[in-house]
Amino acid sequence: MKPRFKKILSMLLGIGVGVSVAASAWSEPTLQQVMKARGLTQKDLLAAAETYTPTGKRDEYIAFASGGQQGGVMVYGIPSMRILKYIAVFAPEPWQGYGYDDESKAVLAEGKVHGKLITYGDTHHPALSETNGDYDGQYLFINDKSNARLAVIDLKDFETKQIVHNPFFQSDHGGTFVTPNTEYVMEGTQYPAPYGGKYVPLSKFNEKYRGGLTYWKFDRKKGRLDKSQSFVFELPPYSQDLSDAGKLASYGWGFTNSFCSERYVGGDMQGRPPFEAGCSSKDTDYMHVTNWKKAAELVKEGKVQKRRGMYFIPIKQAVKEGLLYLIPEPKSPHGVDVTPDGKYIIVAGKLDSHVSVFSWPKIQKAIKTHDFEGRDPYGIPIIPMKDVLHTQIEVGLGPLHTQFDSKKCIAYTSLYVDSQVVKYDYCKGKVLDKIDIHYNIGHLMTMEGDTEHPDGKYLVALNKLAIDRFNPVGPLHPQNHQLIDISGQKMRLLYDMPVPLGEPHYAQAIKATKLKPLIRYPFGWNARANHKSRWRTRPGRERIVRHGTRVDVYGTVIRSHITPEIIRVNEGDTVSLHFTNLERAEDETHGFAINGQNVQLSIEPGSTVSATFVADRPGVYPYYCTEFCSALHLEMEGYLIVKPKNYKAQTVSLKHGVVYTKADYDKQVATNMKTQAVIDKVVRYITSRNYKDYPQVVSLMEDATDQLNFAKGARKKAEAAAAKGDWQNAMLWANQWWQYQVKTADIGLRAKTYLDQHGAHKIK
Ligand code: RUQ
Ligand code: CUA
Repeated sequence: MKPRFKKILSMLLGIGVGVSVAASAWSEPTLQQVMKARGLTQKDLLAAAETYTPTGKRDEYIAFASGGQQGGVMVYGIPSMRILKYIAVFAPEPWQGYGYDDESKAVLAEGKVHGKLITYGDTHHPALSETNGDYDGQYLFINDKSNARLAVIDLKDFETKQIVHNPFFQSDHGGTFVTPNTEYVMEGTQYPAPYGGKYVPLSKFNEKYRGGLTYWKFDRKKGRLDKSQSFVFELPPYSQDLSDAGKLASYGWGFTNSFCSERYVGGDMQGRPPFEAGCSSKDTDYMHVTNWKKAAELVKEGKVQKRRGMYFIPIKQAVKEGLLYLIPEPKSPHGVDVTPDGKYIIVAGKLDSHVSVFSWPKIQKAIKTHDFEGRDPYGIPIIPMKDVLHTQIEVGLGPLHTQFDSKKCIAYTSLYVDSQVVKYDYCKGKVLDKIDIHYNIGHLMTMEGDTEHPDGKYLVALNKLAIDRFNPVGPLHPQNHQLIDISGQKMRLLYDMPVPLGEPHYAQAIKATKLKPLIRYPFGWNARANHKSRWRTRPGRERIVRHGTRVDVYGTVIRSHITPEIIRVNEGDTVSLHFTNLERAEDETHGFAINGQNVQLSIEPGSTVSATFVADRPGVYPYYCTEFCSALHLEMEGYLIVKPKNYKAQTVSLKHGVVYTKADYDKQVATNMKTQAVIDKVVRYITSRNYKDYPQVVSLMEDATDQLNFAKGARKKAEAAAAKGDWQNAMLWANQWWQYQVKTADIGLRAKTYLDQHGAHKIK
């Protein structure tokens, strides 16, 4: 056997070559020895056992956390806290090719703000889609506070499919929150501004600056937000903050709080006291209560006018129709959270040491009986706080956000100033437990914590500061997500996870079993737009098509070559590359990067990905696959040749560095025959088992068959060249035939391993 062949085959079979493990007197350390050496306590060990997830085992929950200024979403498992993915949303991300292929550039371009391409986002609140008040695992939404945008992520492939920009707002913070059947996605403003971003002097703040709340209609069938069916509540220029949608008892309603209802405008350089002084002078701000269900009916009845392509509900109309009310809430509140049964709304005020528990039945009664203490300067009725409060609980300093347990009446609130989480009974108004956090916690989340049926079990503290928790890496510290066990009476800290991304805001966690993502795309799929790509190319149909100065390359990628391998264009041509990944196997993504063109593609099995650029500089540009996809991955390469203008072609044929003889050819053919025997053996092994019960293996077999057909094609060419005595080409094609065989064997062995590991049995 050829030594190289032996090496590759043994590699495929997983047998180490030239590596021998020396026997020694070494034995595994005992648990006691490890504990001593690492200074671990019994408690540490318990926490480790509760989070450690051995290889191959999976997590019970999947968390989706905002990436903050990174502009995306982080996905990790709980309880292991292992990071699984960063989903690119508002910012380019090269690994996923996001922002580097034509398809994702189109998604990013949807989020242009007044014609400007924005390539970052300040993501805050991810929201999982819901059906009947529970997460359904289909979609994820997230907001970009800084640019008033929302994005839709499809959980079939964890890809961003849509970005929308709010045509009214200049910032958003009270989003995204979904109604119980994802009828609407809420998006509240933060900083009051003139609608549409026009110029209005600050002296007209009270009259012309506005806040607002948009209910974006979600078209579940299309998986898109539908601007034309969405509506916007005009709101006073209070700084609206967070929102939450009512559920069960409060279904059909939404709650949005606010700070700076003083409508103060700072101006430190103009000699005015700063915002923070003027914005916290009153004792209370306002919670906004909106009736989205009735608003949707008015829209349906044609009673709402359109502005900027959306339905727009002026304050006057909202008041007249009974869609909008205010309730005073303690000073500078932050979080507003509806309890799982929808009966209470818990508001936490940053500058108040209490959480205020509002009663929905009482609010409803006040609305029905017109129990108002007056109107705000914009004519909105104000419901007296004392009439609708259920209770106020002294919890500690800087309460921000609240999450719920599976146990009735149990809630957890983050205490930013105290750096603690407090557990309490909101029905009885009693504090039950506190735990220290490191440090300055913002949001917190429990498992399925925003649904009608929270799972409890774990809580993650999303902390603003890490300070001394990790090895120092310079003045910019990582963030700290802390995992806490909440299954018992006392909370127990289990794990600290450093996150080298943007500031963590909110996160949601769903049962892992509810997620059913794809393994591969349907053939020729445009994954960003979710439909077949017009540029998809079948194997053997690869071609280069020129129309004037535009050159379309219909290419394919498969282990281990890119077709075409040589692309010749002229200086100044617009080159559009389209690659279809022909693989069906799991995790066989090919990358594509080319020198100097800012193109880096991720071509997942089945997908078709395009990249268009102008070849404005003559030269030679190597391209290659950027994923180590096979033993001959490094050979997955090619050249883009950009010919200078007015270049006179000389006919020079390509010369190969080595001259081959008949003996070389015969030797190669002999190797190929032996390889075929190995392949036949593997195929016999697989087909004698119930491999059809394993979709994974069926697709591997399809891939293997493709490769084998390619091998047959190469063999024909080799034999034709040999018949003519052209030993150069005969040898090269014979080698290519062997390359296809090696790939077939590789795929076959993967299938065999899979069957062995999944307990396949023999069939008669
Ligand atoms: S935020 S730390 Cu939700 Cu944007 Cu509160
Ligand atoms: Cu394909 Cu490396």
